[in-house]
Amino acid sequence: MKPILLSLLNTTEQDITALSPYYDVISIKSLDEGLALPAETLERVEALFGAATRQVSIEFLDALPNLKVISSFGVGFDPYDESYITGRKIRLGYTPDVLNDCVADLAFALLLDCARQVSASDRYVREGRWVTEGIFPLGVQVSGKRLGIVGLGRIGMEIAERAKGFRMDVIYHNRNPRTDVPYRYVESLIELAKQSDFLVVATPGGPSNAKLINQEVLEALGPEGYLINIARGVVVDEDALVAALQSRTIAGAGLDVFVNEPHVPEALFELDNVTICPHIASATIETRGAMRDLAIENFIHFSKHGEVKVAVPWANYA
Ligand code: 8YV
Repeated sequence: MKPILLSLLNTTEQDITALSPYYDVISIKSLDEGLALPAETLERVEALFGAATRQVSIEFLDALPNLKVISSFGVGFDPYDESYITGRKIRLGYTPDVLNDCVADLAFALLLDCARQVSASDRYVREGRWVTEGIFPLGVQVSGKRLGIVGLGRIGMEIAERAKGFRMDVIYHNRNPRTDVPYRYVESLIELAKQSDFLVVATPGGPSNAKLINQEVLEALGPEGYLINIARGVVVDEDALVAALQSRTIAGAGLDVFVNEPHVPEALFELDNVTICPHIASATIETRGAMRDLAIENFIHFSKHGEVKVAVPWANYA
């Protein structure tokens, strides 16, 4: 009898064909649905297909006594508890790098949209206001401005690369300066915000970065500054952000991520100085295809070699 792979994602025929030499695949819609499976089924589960945006509780993992490998669809691994996973030596694979271009593209789409008011002006035309109210209010120029990146990792580097085409001055803040980049390091996040026209958040999520972008950082960004978040909702103090947008403490924001997805603070719907996307940074046919291939490959690699192809940094036991 083959072991079971429990999938929290919709699996395609193609996925099942690729996995079928190694596993019997069972898809579930929720952790509760999984917990309701018969004990003998849960005992046969050796693999879990998860996602970067699906929280996986310890209670759920405890119900899978023979779980050996998780492959998570996405680059963020904040749903997984490090000490629990490493304590059980569960292999944890993920899908970094293949999404860098698309996430950086969307960061720039949001940045351009905030500055040049593409979405807001589209609404203006559709609502007939071009006819009734006349000329649309002026936006701000992007080319030649200064871009502050919070978290200059692999995605941050792709955002910086795109900024070159707009002749932007790129500065960044990380826990430690990098010695391999041509961009200016700013030791304090407040100072980075003060110096930036556009502040892009590209850090990992998780408790250590929770509310990193707080009221003080937003005040430092100031009434001419824009915040772009393609990282995780929790990295920004959402209440402070809503207040800053309402009071025009900052000029505007472009947001792809929220604390309680798919719920977005309704106060944002009233505001014209925010562009809201439903967590789509990696959502292109090409990138999602590459993520899926790598996620499946992680399982196959594990079945053949006992290690996933690409492990999250703290779950690399090889
Ligand atoms: C999700 C993401 O994977 O990669 C990440 O960390 O947040 C996204 O790419 C995607 O929304 C599917 O869950």
